[in-house]
Amino acid sequence: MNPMLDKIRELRDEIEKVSVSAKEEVEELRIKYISKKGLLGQLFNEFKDVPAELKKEVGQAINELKELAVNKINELKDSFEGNDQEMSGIDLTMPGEPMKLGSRHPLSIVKNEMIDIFTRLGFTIAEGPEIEDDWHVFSALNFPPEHPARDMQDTFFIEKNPDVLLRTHTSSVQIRVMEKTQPPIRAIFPGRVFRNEAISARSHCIFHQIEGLYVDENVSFADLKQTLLYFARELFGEKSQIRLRPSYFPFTEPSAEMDVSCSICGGTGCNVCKYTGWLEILGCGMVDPNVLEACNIDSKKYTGFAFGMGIERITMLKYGIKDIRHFFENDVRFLKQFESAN
Ligand code: 2NL
Repeated sequence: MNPMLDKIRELRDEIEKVSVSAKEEVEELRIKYISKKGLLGQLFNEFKDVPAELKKEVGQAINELKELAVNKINELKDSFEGNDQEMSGIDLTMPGEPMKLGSRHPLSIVKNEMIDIFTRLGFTIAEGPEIEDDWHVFSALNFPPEHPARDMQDTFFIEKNPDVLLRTHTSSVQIRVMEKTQPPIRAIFPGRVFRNEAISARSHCIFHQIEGLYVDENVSFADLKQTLLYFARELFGEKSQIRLRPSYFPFTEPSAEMDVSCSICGGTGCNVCKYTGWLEILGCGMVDPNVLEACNIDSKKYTGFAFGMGIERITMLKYGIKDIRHFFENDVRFLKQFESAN
C-alpha cells in the first residue's frame, strides 16, 4: 500500500469529523486544507513522486478528498450565513407571524358606503381642486356680493389675492362639471372642505362633504325626495323615515333640510336625537335657475336637484362619536375600533 493513500484516508476521516463554533474558524480550515500551501496542495506536490502504476488510484483519491474538503467548508460557511436551515436554527417551514393589519378610517368607511349607495342609483363620482377661485365657490352659486360666507372670518384666503381661496363646499366641483357638460348630469362629489371656524367638539376647520347633483329635463322635487328616502334607508336601515323642513341656501330654490328618524332609539327619543326622535343629516333643494344659467345650462329646458351633507356629522351619528376632533388626531386606540382594512 502506498503511504500517500494512508495519508489521504487519514485526512478524509479528519475532514469528515471537523466542526467549528465560529465563522473565523471556517477560514482557518480553508487555509489549512485547500489553499495553495495547504495540506491538499502538498498532496498535489507529492503526486509527481507516485509510481506510475498507482497514479490513477492516488489521483482519483486526491480529487475525491478535495471535493469533500470544498463541500465541507462551503457547508460550514453557509451555516453561519443563515443559509442552512438546521445549522442556523431557523425552520423555514414554520408559518409566519401574522402581519398586523391597519384599519380603515371611519370617515372612509362611511364615505365608501355613501358612494356605493349612489353608484347603485346611477350617480358617477367627480372630484376637483381644493384651492379654488371666487367664481366656482361663490359667484356661480348665486352668493350675493355681500354674503357673510365671503368674509375673511369664514373663508381661508391663501394669498393677498382675494380670488385664491380654499373651497368651503364641494359645490365648486359641481359648477366645473356643469360648465363643461350638458345634461343629463347625475353625479356625486366627495371631498375635503375648509372653513375658518374655531375648532370645538362639534366643528372643525377641515371636514368632508358629499354633495349630489341631478340635472335633466323634468327633474322634480318628488325625484329628490325619493332619492333621499332610498339613501336614508340604505344607510340607516330599511325602517328609516325621513322628513323635510323648509330652509334656505343661495344656490337652491326651494330649499330644505332633511331629518332621518333616529337610528339609535328608532324614533322614541334618546340623548343622541335629544329626545326629538329625529337626526338632521343633510340640506337639499332644486337647483336655482341662476346657477344653471351661470354654467350655460338652459334653465327653461332643464331642472335639477342637489343636496349636500357632512361626512363627519353622519359618521358621528352612526357610531355614537361625541367629539369631531377624534377624526383628525389619528390616535390608534380610536382608529382600531373600526372595521379592519382587509
Ligand atoms: C349642507 C347643504 C347643499 C347643495 C348643497 C348645490 C350645488 C350646486 C347647485 C345647487 Cl352646484 N346646490 N349643492 C344644495 C343644497 C344643499 O348642502 O348642509 N351641506 C353640508
